[in-house]
Amino acid sequence: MKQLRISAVDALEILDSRGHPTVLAQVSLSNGSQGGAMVPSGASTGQYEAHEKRDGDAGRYGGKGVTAAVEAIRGEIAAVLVGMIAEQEAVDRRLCRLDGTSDKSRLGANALLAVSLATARALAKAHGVPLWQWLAPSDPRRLPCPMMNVLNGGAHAANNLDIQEFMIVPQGLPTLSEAVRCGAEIYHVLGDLLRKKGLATAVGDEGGYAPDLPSDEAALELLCEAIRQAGYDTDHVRIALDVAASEWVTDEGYRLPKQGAAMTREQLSEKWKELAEKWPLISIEDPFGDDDRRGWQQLTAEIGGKLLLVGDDLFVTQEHRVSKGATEGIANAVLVKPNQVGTLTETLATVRSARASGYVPILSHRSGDTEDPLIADLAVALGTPFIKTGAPCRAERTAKYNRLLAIEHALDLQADFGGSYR
Ligand code: 2PG
Ligand code: MG
Repeated sequence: MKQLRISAVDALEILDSRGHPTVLAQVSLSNGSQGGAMVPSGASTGQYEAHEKRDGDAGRYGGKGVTAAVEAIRGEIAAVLVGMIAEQEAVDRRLCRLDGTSDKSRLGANALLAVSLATARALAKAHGVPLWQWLAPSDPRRLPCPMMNVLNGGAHAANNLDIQEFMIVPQGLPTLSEAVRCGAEIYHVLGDLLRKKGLATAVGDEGGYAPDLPSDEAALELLCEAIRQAGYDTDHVRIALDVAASEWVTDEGYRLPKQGAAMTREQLSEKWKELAEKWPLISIEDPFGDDDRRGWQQLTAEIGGKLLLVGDDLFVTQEHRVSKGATEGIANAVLVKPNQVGTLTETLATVRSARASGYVPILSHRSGDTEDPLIADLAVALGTPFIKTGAPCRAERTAKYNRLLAIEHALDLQADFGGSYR
């Protein structure tokens, strides 16, 4: 095919699933192909994430407008990209150079990522292949196992749970479609259980229920009950937690924001070990703050051989932070969120280097997300064993599961199913 060039770059301000503005970018190529992409946005954001540019004008969207990021795309970014050969790495390098800051704060990681991903979509279209196929280094034949966040707490819900996410992980099911069905069935049984107990069934930001519960263990008990009542067992359906403990860090150590209790690193560590002993956990994400390297190191040494310890705020999808973690023996899995780093090329580099260091990569949505299912394609392209993308409820979450089902269908079930990672 003749070398394709970028012929136009455009953007607009749209809404995310929380009703806050976010960026949609569109890239057109010289053969007429077009690609668009929408960027998500976090609530429990890590302090080391690439910068999300917001207008800060209190008179529009409470300061959350993204008109400056949109203008940057239509103006400066379009000016340097239009006419350029449409090659992903070169485009992403150009974007980073144009921004010129280490955290993408001048133009905004939301502006850069939208253009980077829209370029990938336009290229896939130009080559007449689906995005997952375009992005795959080799023929992908593995579909990721869903980590479905069915009980929401922390910064994602106005209830009393301090742990942000309680997820069900149907890793022992034979196919993606059966895992999705299993997750949805458990989700509905869980809803029935809550209703019978007179508890709230309103949902949090990621579509999981958000009731007040007496304790974390009560939440785990409820999940196990739902798994059993739905006709499954905890050998096949495991539980994953995202503590998001960076949200618990204060000047005086850890303090649970909702229950109010203060905890030391050692007490937290004991808590995670106890939970891992007692409950069918497959993973714990961010069990400590992103600067608590000693806590991470000790826990990894003690229970890292038994379950996944996932670095999200810890690594923020940045290669240099993952490599540093590897030399220090910190964590054994990396949460991958493209908007934490700001371009597709850097996201792929982080996954490559994470794998080379023995880390398990897990693709992830954000709590404020959109109907763009791009991370589903990316997870398939990279063959990650897991994808974390919320409850089997609310369209911005089901968009990803539905996309995976469509890819499974296109592969005619000729794909392995993730969930085993060793
Ligand atoms: C997380 C994410 C996604 P947020 O902490 O892993 O579940 O939440 O997007 O709010 O950072
Ligand atoms: Mg997290």
